[in-house]
Amino acid sequence: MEIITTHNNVDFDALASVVAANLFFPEAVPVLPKQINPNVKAFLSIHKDLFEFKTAKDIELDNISHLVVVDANRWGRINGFEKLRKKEGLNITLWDHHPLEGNIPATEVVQETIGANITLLIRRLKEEGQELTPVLATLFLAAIYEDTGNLTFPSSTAEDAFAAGYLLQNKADLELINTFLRPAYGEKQKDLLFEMLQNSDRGKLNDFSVSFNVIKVKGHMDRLSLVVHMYREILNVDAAFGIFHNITQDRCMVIGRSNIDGIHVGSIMRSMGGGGHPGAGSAVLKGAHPEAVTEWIRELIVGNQQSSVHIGDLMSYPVISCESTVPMRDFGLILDEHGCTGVPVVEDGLLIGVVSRRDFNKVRKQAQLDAPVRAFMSTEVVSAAPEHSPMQAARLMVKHDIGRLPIVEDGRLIGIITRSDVMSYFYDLLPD
Ligand SMILES: [Mn+2]
Repeated sequence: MEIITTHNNVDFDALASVVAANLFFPEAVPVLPKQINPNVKAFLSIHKDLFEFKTAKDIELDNISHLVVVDANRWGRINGFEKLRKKEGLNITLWDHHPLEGNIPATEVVQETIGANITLLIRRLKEEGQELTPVLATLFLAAIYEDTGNLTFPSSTAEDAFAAGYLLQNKADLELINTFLRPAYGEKQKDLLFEMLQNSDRGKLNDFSVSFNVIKVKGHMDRLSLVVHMYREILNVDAAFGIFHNITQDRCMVIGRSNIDGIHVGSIMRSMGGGGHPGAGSAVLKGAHPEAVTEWIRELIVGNQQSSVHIGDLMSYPVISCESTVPMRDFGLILDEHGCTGVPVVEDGLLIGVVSRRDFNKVRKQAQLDAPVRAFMSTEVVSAAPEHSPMQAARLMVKHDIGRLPIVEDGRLIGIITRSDVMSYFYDLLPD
């Protein structure tokens, strides 16, 4: 007997991957775990006649000779099949897009870091010239959109977008997708979000704004990830973590969302036994104290920081600067010589202002040309510290509409970073 299964809390990518894998292994029985996300459940309930799934209970484990696992790579993520771990001679096929190694020893593996797992299966479908019905195209496109945040998550790749185009060509129905992907936001979620906002805390970790929120929950609660998603957006922090403590079941459900490169939620959650992507992830911890969980995430974030790039690595130095006592006449020569529009002003190495070409153009009288730049400089300087991230530098430039940022350490001017330094950093980072 052949089985296809996927991770618990079935999302569209998991469901789509099971359905697509079934096209390659038509004899296999598709098995869904018990917990299915509400929007996927809604999709299944109106497409009842088209799909038939079994649960692990219906399956005689001893009869399984071939196991196909999609959108997961760890035994702990696939419910009901843990016993197969020990089974000898079991043939395992794995299709997965989660970056880190799992613990399912597969005989045939397709594993790549890509926005949605279904994209990997679509690649094969195209190669084999498989026909797609509009229903399948719709389901597969919902999977790509959900897993890539409509192709906006940093994990999205060009191939995900091409696959999305291919599905639209095959008549994927956007109206239907909108119905299912528009996250239902109910009374329960509203109350929870309100409670979280009332108890919200915000702090700095490695210069990122991060919020942790410990909330007691009773019984089962749907769409917690949506609540955390909205929470992060409303607080406008770089990353937010909801720790939902279910006292009766003595477990903590941790859900994280991040909007920046420097905090990789997926790898944090993987360290805690869960999973996810750079921008979103979750983990369930049995018997853990919520405060200990919070502390653990803090440590993981602080530890993560080492690998990320700081503007100190990108800045240029030495900086063309100007002593505060230099007469405006000489400042004009500096401008002409270097073709710059503005220059930081220093006194004993300390940054005390900036003086621009515009300031120079204001000079009308001969006498003013003899006056020192300190008389004309602006003392309101926007600067950054070397340990800031490129993203923070970019935000400062946009906020103050400036093209260059002096980098200051202990008041001393140590470098400068320009808009194009930041831009080339971002674009060089794009996957090729
Ligand atoms: Mn997925």
